Amino acid sequence: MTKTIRLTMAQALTRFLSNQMTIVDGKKVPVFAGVWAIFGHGNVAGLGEALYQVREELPTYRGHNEQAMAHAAISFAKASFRRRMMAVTSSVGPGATNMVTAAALAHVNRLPLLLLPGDVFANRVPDPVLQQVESFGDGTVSANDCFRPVSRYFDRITRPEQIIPALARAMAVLTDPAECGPVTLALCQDVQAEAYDYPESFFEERVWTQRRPRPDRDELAAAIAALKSAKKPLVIAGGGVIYSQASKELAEFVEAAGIPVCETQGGKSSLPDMHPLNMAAIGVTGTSAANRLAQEADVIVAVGTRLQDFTTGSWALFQNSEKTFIGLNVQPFDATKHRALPLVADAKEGLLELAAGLQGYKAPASWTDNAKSGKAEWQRAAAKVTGLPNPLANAALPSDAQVIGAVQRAMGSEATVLHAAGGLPGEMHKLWQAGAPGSYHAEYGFSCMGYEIAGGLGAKMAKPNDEVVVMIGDGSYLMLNSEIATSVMLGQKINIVLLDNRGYGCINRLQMETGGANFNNLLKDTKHEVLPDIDFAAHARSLGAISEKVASIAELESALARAKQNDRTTVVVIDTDPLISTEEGGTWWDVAVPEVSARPEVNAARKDYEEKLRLQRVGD
Ligand SMILES: Cc1ncc(C[n+]2csc(CCOP(=O)(O)OP(=O)(O)O)c2C)c(N)n1
Ligand SMILES: [Mg+2]
Repeated sequence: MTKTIRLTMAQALTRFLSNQMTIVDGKKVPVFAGVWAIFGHGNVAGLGEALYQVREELPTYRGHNEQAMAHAAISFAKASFRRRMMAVTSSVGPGATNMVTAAALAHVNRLPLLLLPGDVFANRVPDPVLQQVESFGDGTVSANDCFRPVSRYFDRITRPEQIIPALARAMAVLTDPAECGPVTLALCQDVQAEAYDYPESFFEERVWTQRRPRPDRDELAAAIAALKSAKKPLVIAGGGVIYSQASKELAEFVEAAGIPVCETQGGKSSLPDMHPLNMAAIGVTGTSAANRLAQEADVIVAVGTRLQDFTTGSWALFQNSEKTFIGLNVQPFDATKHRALPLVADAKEGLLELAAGLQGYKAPASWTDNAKSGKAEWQRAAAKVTGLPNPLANAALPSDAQVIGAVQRAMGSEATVLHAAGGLPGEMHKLWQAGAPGSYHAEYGFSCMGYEIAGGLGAKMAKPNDEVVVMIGDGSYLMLNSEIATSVMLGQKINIVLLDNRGYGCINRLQMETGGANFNNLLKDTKHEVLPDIDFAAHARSLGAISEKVASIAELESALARAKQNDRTTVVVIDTDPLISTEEGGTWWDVAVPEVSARPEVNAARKDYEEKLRLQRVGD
């Protein structure tokens, strides 16, 4: 007879989660490093009590905002190369919908995240329960239905035994390299507390290993044939290279064939910046070295990338009409984009087999040498913008690029740098000299303001021995900073560099580029009675951080040297110029300019826009 154990659904869930294991660096560790929780009536009695029972093996962490807790969980998974993850639970209603943005972020970035929002009573007796969104035409709808389009798997648990197949499906999604993304299990409040006789076997320890699909023979043969004929081959390294931990295989593949590599935001740090074949950033925020090659390339191996518009310059970057893409990707959805020859496989396995099949092939020396000289030229240009400000230049405030140079000098390439939105992602993509794989942590799939600080906390929890440096603008800081207090509370020290340009600098620049009037982006251009003068250092201090404001790049470097020695989260604030960004490198980005306007600046921008549209290649 099957041995059973009588538990509530919530107890079964937490017991199951704490028995899921994986292997990291040869050591068995739990898949779930913890559960972030803010309790309300929708989860405190059921799931809350169940979490208390497993608090040693599955720790519960309390944050200050559900979205931020989910950001921390997502960042933890990213910094763990998707091997480990966290869950997040909220009450019904606003706590749940606060997590929808984070679910979308995890979905875009293909990162595992287990969301456990409470849900309305399955028995419907108390309806409408506090915070219930009542749908007039559909009795089965609750606020949690918002998660459906942004979940890879969604389920609502209306009976305790449903958790058995739901968790099986959840684990299948969360641990699969191709399907991986957010899973939402909406837990009806009454059902969390309901008991069932669960089979004991359900709670047996399970060890999940990383699945590495190998290429299909025909797809591999087609990819090799295409590459063998290449005169101007190029590799685009995306986040898939990092998650597959395929840097060594990538280096061996490109070194043997003399193929230059460029990196997406997600793929930056696939190769160290100093690798001679690494042209670094590609696309809208790319280096001149990478973009020059992209314009001419004939065979482009796109490894583990979604080929988003920042990578392809909205499909105006690749100008060779004879080009062929090879989509080496674990996910067929991505592998077949833009008429690519699909090579559906894990990046590591795919690169190994491509390398084996290509033996003897070498890209023309002129192409490889051209790449190397382009890189040297770029490095000279980058050194100029990241160097110390020229004391004779008389610029009132430093640029973002100069701040990046200072952070690089003070923290070194070994630190993990993290950023997400604003002017920083573009500047960082171009200018940061990345070290080890994963040391460059950009959330630029969703580019979600407010990811940074909670993300820094999650990354630190995944990499306790690393210095984590969060680079953040004033706008993003004001949107979501509460997890500074959590980082202090948990003793998870992060370094935060806050660039205060008094507004949404990058959008203001974009507005000007598209002919717009300076309007509603920089604080000075907004409707206001009083221009805010925010003391960010005092704000951060009030949350428990060590903080200081610095007045120059030299002061920033010494403040960061002090920050390194601190054992508590440290915030260093510096005023920056909102108007300057690095002109070198980059390529066009499609931002639609109005066809009709009374303003001549818009009409001029539209004319320019229409010319640029002609460069877009669709389907050739
Ligand atoms: C949640 C969210 N809202 C709006 C945007 C659009 N957006 C992108 S960058 C930006 C301004 C960011 O300001 P700040 O953090 O100060 O950086 P800066 O542009 O000044 O460098 C805005 C509004 C976004 N990416 N995310
Ligand atoms: Mg700003």
